Amino acid sequence: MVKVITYGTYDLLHYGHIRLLERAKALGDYLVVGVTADGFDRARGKINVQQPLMERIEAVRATGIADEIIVEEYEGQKIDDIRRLGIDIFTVGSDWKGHFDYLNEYCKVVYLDRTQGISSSEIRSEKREVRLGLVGESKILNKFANESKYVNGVKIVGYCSSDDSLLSDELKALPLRTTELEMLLDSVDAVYIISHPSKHYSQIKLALERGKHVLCESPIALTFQQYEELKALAQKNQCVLMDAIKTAYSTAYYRMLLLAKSGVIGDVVSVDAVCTSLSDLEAKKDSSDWTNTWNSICAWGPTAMLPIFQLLGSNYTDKVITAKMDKQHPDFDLFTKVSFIYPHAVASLKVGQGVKSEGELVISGTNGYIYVPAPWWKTEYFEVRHENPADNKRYFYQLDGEGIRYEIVSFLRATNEGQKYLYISEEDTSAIIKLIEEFNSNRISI
Ligand code: C2G
Repeated sequence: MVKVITYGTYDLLHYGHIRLLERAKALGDYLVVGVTADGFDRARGKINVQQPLMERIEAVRATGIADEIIVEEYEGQKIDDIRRLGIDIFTVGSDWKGHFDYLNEYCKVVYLDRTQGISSSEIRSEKREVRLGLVGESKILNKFANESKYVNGVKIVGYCSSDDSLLSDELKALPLRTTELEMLLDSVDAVYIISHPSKHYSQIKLALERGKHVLCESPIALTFQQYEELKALAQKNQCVLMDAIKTAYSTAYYRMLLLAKSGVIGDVVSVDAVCTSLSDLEAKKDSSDWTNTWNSICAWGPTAMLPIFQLLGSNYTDKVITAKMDKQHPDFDLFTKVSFIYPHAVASLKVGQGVKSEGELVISGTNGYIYVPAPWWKTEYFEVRHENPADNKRYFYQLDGEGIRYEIVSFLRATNEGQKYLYISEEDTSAIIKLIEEFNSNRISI
């Protein structure tokens, strides 16, 4: 019996896939198909996969061509499988020609002609492409635009900015560049907003009133009342209103949360997050105009609050907000510390645009702790540490583009399929806004 194996994502199964499977089967008597796991696809840069693993396995099974289906979960697994299953022939489409020659050491390698004119990414992009408008003055818009190129089904068509001096030449070459948000909204399906927080409420309201989906850097409003109003408007107009905190979309951060919640360090007793960066103020040191510069509690607060609220919830019984304000700009905190007290835990955050500290995240538990080194908010690595160092575990998850491309994929899914906020809940968003509202009305100055 000649055993053949082939591997693939098999997302949105189409006749190109089926032809490959048929010809693979014809190479021998028994065909094993390895379907790639979600995490493995993400790790190898395939971030647009629409169907979860089980749906893709079921689609392959339904063809009746495969004699056995396995899951491909890690780099190098093919060698294990070929040896374990006694494979005689490995085959894959000609788009991979040369890539798997190393498998000749273990079995015969055959590249089959790829079927022209169809691909999963084309099928994905055929779904109505979302026309996206950018709103704001930040240089992060350049990074965001670059990251959007990795995402099927989205096209940046223009921007609205009161000062585009920090924007790239590529963005400045877009056909639609305006200072009037209404003009931009007439030509887009959705907007990404990273203007100053003081503008978020009015800009989001305008977009939602026109039935446009909104992805907005946190805080998306400065008062709870404003957020409640925007949430109701989004619901009424069946629009997505999503918080953009890229950390939430980092694989390492997300898996760290799952581990902490699984009890691997026992009961979580303390969450301590630090986020500081002097770069924004260094760029402004010769300017008295800090109009578009975000203060510390807005620039870093949402990110630092995320692990606190996602691990301990938002029902803290008390908090103390202490801030060092800038002398020339009384609304601008150079440094803020917030201490939270919960019924069975404590938490703290320290954020600073004008003070430098160690940007780490430490989650303390009754059976160990999780240590995420600086810059934890875009980490690829964390450790689970115990009393006996021999029990320590280290985790690494590649993060391409600081999480922004995954954030865009999630936003698109929400606009296409209405998938509700898998990574940032409305409760998280509300808690962030409430804390910032408190900061503006009730803080201790040092
Ligand atoms: N394929 C094809 N013709 C197409 C599209 C895909 O012959 N029009 C083949 C691919 O060459 C591959 C299989 O169908 O052999 C599955 O394609 P994908 O689901 O795109 O998966 P891919 O990432 O290409 O899988 O490690 C090997 C990879 O997993 C191969």
